[in-house]
Formats: sequence, structure tokens, C-alpha cells
Amino acid sequence: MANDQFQHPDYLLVDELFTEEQIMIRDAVRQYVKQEISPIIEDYAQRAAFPEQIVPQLGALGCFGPTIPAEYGGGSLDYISYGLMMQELERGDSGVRSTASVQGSLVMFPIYEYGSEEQRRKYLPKLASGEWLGCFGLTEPNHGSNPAGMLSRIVDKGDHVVLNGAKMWISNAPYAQVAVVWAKDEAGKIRGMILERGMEGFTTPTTHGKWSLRASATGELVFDNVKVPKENLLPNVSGLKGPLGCLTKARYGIAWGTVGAAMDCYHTALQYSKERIQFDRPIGGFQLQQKKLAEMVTEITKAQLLNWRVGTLMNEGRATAAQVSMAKRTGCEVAHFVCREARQMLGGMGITGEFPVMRHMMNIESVITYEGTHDIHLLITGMDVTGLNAFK
Ligand code: TGC
Ligand code: FAD
Repeated sequence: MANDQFQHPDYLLVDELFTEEQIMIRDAVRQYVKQEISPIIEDYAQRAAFPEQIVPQLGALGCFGPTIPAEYGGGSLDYISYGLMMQELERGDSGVRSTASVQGSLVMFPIYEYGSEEQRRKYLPKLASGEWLGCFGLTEPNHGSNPAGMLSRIVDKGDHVVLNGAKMWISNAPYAQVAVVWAKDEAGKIRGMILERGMEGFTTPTTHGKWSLRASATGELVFDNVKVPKENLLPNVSGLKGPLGCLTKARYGIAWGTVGAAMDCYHTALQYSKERIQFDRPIGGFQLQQKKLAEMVTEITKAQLLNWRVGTLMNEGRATAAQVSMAKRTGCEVAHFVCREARQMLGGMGITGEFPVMRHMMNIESVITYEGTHDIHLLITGMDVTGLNAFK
């Protein structure tokens, strides 16, 4: 879509809740998406190709690790700014937002939060600038929703550990120079470690045949007796709370990102409804089409307010993982609904690459599944409100 005229809906004047700086950051990312993403993304998605050039571009724009302190290359920004950045990136494409989410929340965050000072200094500036791309390996072929059951193992060999196992469905894997990987030690404790491309026995085969997130590169991580130096282990965390803590940061970004995809679909459907004539009048004049638009903008508005509130709690250091889970689930559900309604409103044109709607709709099928499925997030809220654990 070379001629990108996107304007976001703001039915309840939510923009008034943002600072001037936050709006400036949002608009800078929006401008980048209009110039660099919209003109190319449909072609890359149709070809299932990863637009590698976006990695240094996103780094230069400050989209990698925006909340990480500036001394390590991050942006020292607040969580609303981070959310707005993710909203704008996913407005362009969920795969672009995924690239940024993985890099910032799943690779830079654990190195910053759980890493040694040497690890921070070695990896964070290069990841922040986009010189290096990272990936995050938690999911395994037989352990997705239940990562606690993971089979990947490390064995202590003195100055190094030997890693065996495999990870599946790993975003960025085929292009990553660095992988943050989670595996169990001999005592059964989950440990985090940093792997680098080129380590003997470490390979990243590409996953083919996706109908969703086609412009994002997905792969496996295969570990065949990989010697990992002990200085590559993340020293300051053990147990499942390590990877789950990273997921809370990424899920927060997804909550905002999905609203961006929903906004793009709503904007497209609204414009189309005013221009498309059937039965001698714009289809937007028909009651059934107005019902769709009214419900779409209502759901988007509710999700905007939820994100703003959770973002405010994040800034105050008060947001719980369960609150973030609710925002992730809601953003995905809203985008799922809005993208599908928009696709219907565009009729046959809705299935083509002339408009971004079908691409967003297909992307959201991944986004509603990764970082915890819709049902897993319902159970997290269920556990939070009842105090009863449905998983055990
Ligand atoms: P459970 O016993 O409840 O918890 C174990 C420990 O972790 C703590 N914890 C959290 N800490 C921080 N943030 C969270 N969100 C946390 N949730 C739990 C918890 O307090 C406990 O700590 P401690 O000190 O007592 O040890 O764990 P469980 O095994 O019962 O699992 C709970 C469950 C099912 C909710 C969890 O396993 C889960 O969230 N499953 C979903 C898996 C998932 O989301 N995988 C995502 C993989 S990465 C990905 O998809 C990237 S896509 C990237 C992209 O392209 O954008
Ligand atoms: P399963 O866990 O097998 O779930 C199958 C179904 O069972 C789901 O509907 C689920 O909700 C349901 N279910 C499971 N347990 C319960 C229960 N207790 N109660 C009720 N229902 C239940 N992972 C990474 O580690 N890093 C990545 O970068 C990454 N990127 C991804 C990119 C893409 C495009 C995709 C599709 C996935 C990615 N993932 C990544 C993996 C993702 O996090 C998992 O797919 C997700 O957690 C679900 O796991 P699963 O696919 O094994 O499904």
C-alpha cells in the first residue's frame, strides 16, 4: 500500500491522556511505517520473506529496548511510549512488531535484568542498534503452553555446560546472531543462557509454510552437544519465573500492538464504506455495515483505555503479570474481531493484497496463539480472581 493515509480512530480523545513527548514518539514511528513499511510489506508477506533491512532501521528509530537505560543503548523511555511504538509498528504489520518485541523484551530485557555487567556491556548496545538480531527459545515441540515440562538440558563440564535439545516456533531464529535459550540443569532448575551463531552444534532451521506472520522469520533452534561457556549463563535468575518475567514485558507490547492492527483495519473499512457504492448508495449507509463499524470502534476504544491504564501501572511499577495478561488477551480478541469484520466489509477486495486487512487478519491468528494462547490467558485471569489454579 504505497499511498498510506492512515489516521487512527480516537473516539474518547485518548490522545489527551498522552504527553507531548509520547505523541511525538508515536508520530515518528508512524511516519517511519508510512515511508518504509507500507510500501513494501505486502510484497514481502506474499513472498514469505523477512525484510532484513528493517533491523538497523528499527534500531536507529529506538524501537529496540525503549525502556532499557540509555547507558546500555536503550531509550530510557516510559511504558506508554513503548506501547505506542508497538501500536504503530503492528499497524504496519504484526511481523515487524514481533521483530521489535522479541529483540527488546525477550532478548535485551533478560540480558539487562538477569545478566552480568559484562554481558550487558557486550550484547545490549549491539542489540539496541540492530547490528545484531536476537531470538528467544522457550517453546519446544512437546511443550508450548506448559514450558515447565521442557526437555532441553545442560550438563556441567567445569568451565562450560553442554546443551542438548530443541526449540520450535522461534521468531527471528533464522537471522539471529544471538539466542537467549532456556534449559534445565542437572538439578531440574530452569536456567537462561546466551548462545551465539557459529557455536558448534547449534543450528537454526527455517520453518516454512506459514499462512500467518509471513513477513516474520520463524525457525527452530537445535542443540547437539553445544559447548556453552559458563560466562554465557545468565547468573541472576533460575526457575520458570525467568522466562515468564520476559513474557510479561512482551505481552504488554502485544496488547498495544494488536490495537494498532485493529485500528488499521477499522480505518480501511471506514474509508471503503464511504466510497464503495452498491444499490446506488455508499455501503456505509446501510444499517448492517454501520453496526459493524460501531462495534469495531467501540472495541478499539475499550482496548485503548485498558492499555493506557495498564501502561500507567507499569510506569508506577504496580502492574501485575495477571493485569498484563488481561491486556494481551483483550488486545488480541479485539483485533481478531475487528480484522474479521473489516474483511467482510471489503467484500471480495477484502481477500486481496490491495488492502492490508486480510494480512492483518491472518497475522492475528499467530498473535492470539503466541506468548500464551487466548485460553491460557483466560485461565491466568481465572486463577487471579478465584485463587484456584486450573493448571495443576
Ligand atoms: P507457575 O508455577 O504459575 O509459575 C512459576 C514461577 O513463575 C512466576 N510467574 C511469573 N513471573 C513473572 N511473570 C509472569 N507472567 C509469571 N507467571 C508466573 C510464578 O510466580 C512462579 O514463581 P516462583 O518464584 O514461585 O517460582 O508456573 P506454571 O508452570 O504453572 O505455568 C503457568 C502458565 C501456564 C501461566 C505459564 O506456563 C504460561 O504462561 N504458559 C504460556 C507459555 C507462553 O506464553 N509461551 C510463550 C513463548 S515465547 C513466545 O511465544 C514469543 S512470540 C514472540 C513474538 O514473535 O512476538
Ligand atoms: P499447545 O500448548 O499444544 O496448545 C494447544 C491448544 O490446547 C491451545 O488451544 C491451548 O490453549 C490449549 N491448552 C493447552 N493447555 C491447556 C489447559 N491447561 N487448559 C485449556 N486449554 C489448554 N515461542 C518461543 O519460545 N519463542 C518465540 O519466539 C516464539 N515465536 C512464535 C511465533 C509464531 C508465529 C508462533 C505461532 C508461535 C511462536 N512461539 C514462540 C510459540 C508459542 O508461544 C506457542 O505456540 C504457544 O505458547 C502455544 O503452544 P503450542 O503451540 O505448543 O500449543
